[in-house]
Amino acid sequence: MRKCIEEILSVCPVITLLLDRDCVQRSKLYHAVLSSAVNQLSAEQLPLQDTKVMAINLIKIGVLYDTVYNRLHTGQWNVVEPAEREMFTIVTYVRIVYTLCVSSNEEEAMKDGIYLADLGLMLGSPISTKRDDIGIDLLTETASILTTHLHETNLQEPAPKRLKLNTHIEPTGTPESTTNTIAVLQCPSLEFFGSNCYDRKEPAILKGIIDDWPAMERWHDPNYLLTVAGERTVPIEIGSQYSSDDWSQKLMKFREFIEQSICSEASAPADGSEHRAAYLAQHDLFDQIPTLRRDIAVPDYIGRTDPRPRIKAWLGPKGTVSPLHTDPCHNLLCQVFGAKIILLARPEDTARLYPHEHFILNNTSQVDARRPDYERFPLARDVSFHRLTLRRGDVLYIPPGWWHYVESLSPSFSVSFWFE
Ligand SMILES: O=C(O)CCC(=O)C(=O)O
Repeated sequence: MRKCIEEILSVCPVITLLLDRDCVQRSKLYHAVLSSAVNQLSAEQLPLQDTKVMAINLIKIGVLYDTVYNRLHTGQWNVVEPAEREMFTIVTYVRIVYTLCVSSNEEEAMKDGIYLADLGLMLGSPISTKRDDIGIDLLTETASILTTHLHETNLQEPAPKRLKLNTHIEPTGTPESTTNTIAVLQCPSLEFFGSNCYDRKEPAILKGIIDDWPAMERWHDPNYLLTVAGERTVPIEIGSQYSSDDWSQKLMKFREFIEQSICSEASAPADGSEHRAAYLAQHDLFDQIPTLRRDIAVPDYIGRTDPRPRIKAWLGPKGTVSPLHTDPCHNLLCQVFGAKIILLARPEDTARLYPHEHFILNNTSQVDARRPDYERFPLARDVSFHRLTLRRGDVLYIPPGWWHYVESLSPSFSVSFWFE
């Protein structure tokens, strides 16, 4: 445990510098509690510390943590002051170190630390520090160190039951009024992609461009995912689709999500009735877990126009549905394992697709693309959808403004790159 604490402290080599930040200085209470805690955390002093003093400091830090947490949850999220979010990151980091110092159960303390770090990553704001002259994020790095140490601790215990993934795809019927005229391109040159797809805003299926990602070999093994991310907390969408009334979100351990939703055969009802799929959708998983980020690479087509694409993870069982919607940016949707059925419609069809009126959903159609109700939405008869199945290793280019409906045919992991 000592080594783990030292490594975490080395993420912020001069911990007292945290006290100089505006978010700490602006409140006497924040400064007083933090400085008494932080001043005792220099690595040389740690083993000499009086455990009673450490335990009292942990209680004080816990109270400070609750105070900042409550402030973040007062009023609307978009009016929360950035300084409070930064303060939450700092108090989370200090609380993690104290939790590790004081606890008598190493494994539980590391798990608690990972949970705190994930909550801090979701609610706080990033704080960049430097180690060996490389910029790192305080809580991202702390969570990675804890994950590695927890894994080493667990290696001494009997190996857990190995999980298997069933990505078998059952044949599907083709819905009426669909055509597939989407171009299939084998490793197109950057120039060809630029002038024929990007500039003309024409979708295409690209093949052979992600075959060398380590993710292609690694991610379909659930045991690998559990090793690098099992203990992490992630937001999971629950419900038939995000535009439905039954939709909600909850925080879950990645391990539980994999065991209960991805590897469980019971994830989708066999009778085809509507089910409440659990979906890790549109999540910044790769900022949260850099080990997974290293398993993928930004396709070259993107760097031409955008050095900083937004990378999102989409992991779910068979039967997840993203209803027909548009996005304002270009997208490369990359299929790492499993398959998805995708229906596409042109931006010119917008009026025939009856977007929701409320501004929160006005990029989403009221029409169920797979079973359109022509009585309610008669103009939808004139929309010719392009229908395709995206399979392992395929990449779909979706131009801005194009309508897309996505439904998984098996457990599936996709990565999307949104870019300008
Ligand atoms: O894969 C999905 O469920 C939806 C993907 C999507 O809508 C996107 O990448 O913009």
